Amino acid sequence: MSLLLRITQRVPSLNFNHYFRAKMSTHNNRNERLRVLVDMDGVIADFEGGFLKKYKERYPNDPFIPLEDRRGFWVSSQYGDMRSDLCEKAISIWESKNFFIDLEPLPGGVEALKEMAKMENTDVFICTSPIKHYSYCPFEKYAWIEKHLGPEFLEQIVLTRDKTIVTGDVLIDDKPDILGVEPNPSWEHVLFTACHNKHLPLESPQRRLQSWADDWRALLESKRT
Ligand code: UMP
Ligand code: MG
Repeated sequence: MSLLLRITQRVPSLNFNHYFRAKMSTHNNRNERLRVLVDMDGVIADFEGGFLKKYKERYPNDPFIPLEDRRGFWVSSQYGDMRSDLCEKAISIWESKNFFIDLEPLPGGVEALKEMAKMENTDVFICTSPIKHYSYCPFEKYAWIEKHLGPEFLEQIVLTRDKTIVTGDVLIDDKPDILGVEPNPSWEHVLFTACHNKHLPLESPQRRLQSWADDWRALLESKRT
């Protein structure tokens, strides 16, 4: 018996079928179809605007941060820095029933995703991190997507607290630092401009999408091989 045959019998992962299937799927994903991952909060759903509106309604006598003064991804940290009890008050807003379903769509996002999904050789997924207080958020994210994008988009949802393990060509996301267990994610992170990140200088070669009025079609084209 040849040495190679003996090795493949003992180590099932060295089976040749596995090898060729892996090669084929790499070819399909990378060379033929473009996989676009789009974040939800701060990219297609107005998390910051929805937060501020409900915070002011619930805590009318407490100080608030106007959107133009927002700095840093974590709303709760900036509120906590202003006054320590405001961190918990901020969190209470997005942990409440109907917070996520009531978010307004950001201008042009729904239209862009619908157009993107119809493009040839393009797969679009909504890649979004739920909060750990799970009573309402995951359900309401699904309901929001069905309501604004239609039931066919329910097939396109990736709910994860770690986006680095998701494969794709591009991730459009407003969070400046997207970290997780995978040190080399497959996607290029394109920073979607939001009130909390608009002042940040980009580290070359990172790119921004300023809004959905920006040229997202050119961005997608630049990713096709
Ligand atoms: N979020 C917090 N704390 C904050 C701001 C946001 O927990 O101060 C949560 C709410 C959203 C999530 O569900 O983070 C944002 O997820 P992505 O947009 O990064 O997927
Ligand atoms: Mg976001």
